[in-house]
Amino acid sequence: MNSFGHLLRVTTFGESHGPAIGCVIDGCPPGIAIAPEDFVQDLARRATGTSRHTSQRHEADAVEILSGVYEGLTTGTPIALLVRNTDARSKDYSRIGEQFRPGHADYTYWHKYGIRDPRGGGRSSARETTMRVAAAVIAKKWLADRYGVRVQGWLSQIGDIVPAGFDAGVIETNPFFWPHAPQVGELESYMDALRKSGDSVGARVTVVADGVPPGWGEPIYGKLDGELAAAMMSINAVKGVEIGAGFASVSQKGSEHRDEATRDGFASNHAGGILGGISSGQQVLVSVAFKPTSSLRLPGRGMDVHGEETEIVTTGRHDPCVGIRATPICEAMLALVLMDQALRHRAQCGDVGAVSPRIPAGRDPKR
Ligand code: EPS
Repeated sequence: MNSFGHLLRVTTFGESHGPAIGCVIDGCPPGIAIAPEDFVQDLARRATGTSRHTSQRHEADAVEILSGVYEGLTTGTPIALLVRNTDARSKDYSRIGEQFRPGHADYTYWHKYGIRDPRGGGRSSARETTMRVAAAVIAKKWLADRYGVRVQGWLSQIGDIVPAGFDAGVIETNPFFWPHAPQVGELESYMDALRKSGDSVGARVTVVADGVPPGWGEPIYGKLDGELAAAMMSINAVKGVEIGAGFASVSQKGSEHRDEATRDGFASNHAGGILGGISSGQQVLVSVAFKPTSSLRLPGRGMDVHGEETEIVTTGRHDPCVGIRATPICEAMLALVLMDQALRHRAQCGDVGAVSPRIPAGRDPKR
């Protein structure tokens, strides 16, 4: 499947080294103001080549709106977006076509389809995420205009390094989306040493949505948290997803985990803003684990398509930590799932209206 969502349905297509990548967004309400410039900021936040700590492929990432927008407004018909690939260097992959990189989807794509496009990893490339970010520009805009919902993410761990403080105001001021400015120098040195060593490292991204009203999400099989987990897991390189306290819930007592409610708001947010699969009105909180990238200069043992053991060395312009660019991608998936759930809630329960009491969002978890 290359589509997700129910009432808002997004399909992406294209390979990393094909002529273009694109998406079709179906079910988008009419009347949303959208122009090609709206995509620039978020696509630049995700792009390669914006610092020395990411892949040095330089893509234009210019979005062409092919359909679904007339005189600057969405028309309710399918919105097709296209981004042409302009800086693919397929000769970097001439050997990989006959080899399976250890820890890479090369091997599983080969077994599934019996054929693969090895150039740039084809669709298993991080390049595919461009179109999710583009689609979510529309979702973010709709959520903000219609409901005042704001989505924001940051990098919450690289290797063993965690933020020593939190200031939302600095996230966009450094190439890591790191929320504690005094550590940026340490991260630069860490990444420089890692890149020189030829190795890679994993990372954690945290994303939140503020202003989500209570009621979004469907029991039982359309739970908001279930769909968020699936959406995050659909990002290439993701290995884990936590909602709220996540796996820390295992060692908590009920008296600690439950989010007590007062007239002034919830006293904590271990639930991550979701109870029974439905938003509670608290901040929706998701964190996502990215594996270390598997395209390494360091030689590793692997197999080739002829069944021979071989030494694998990956050349090319790879990310030593793909998580560094993943903040806008996780924001995108959160926004797209929320918009789909909002439309579904409106369709079924639009007549219910506001129900009392409404507990204020209250305290967010410690970061
Ligand atoms: C990627 C490898 C690199 C990255 C690419 C993801 O591509 P190439 O080997 O073709 O230079 O640049 O990321 C993007 C192009 C992008 O826009 O995110 C990989 O192996 O996943």
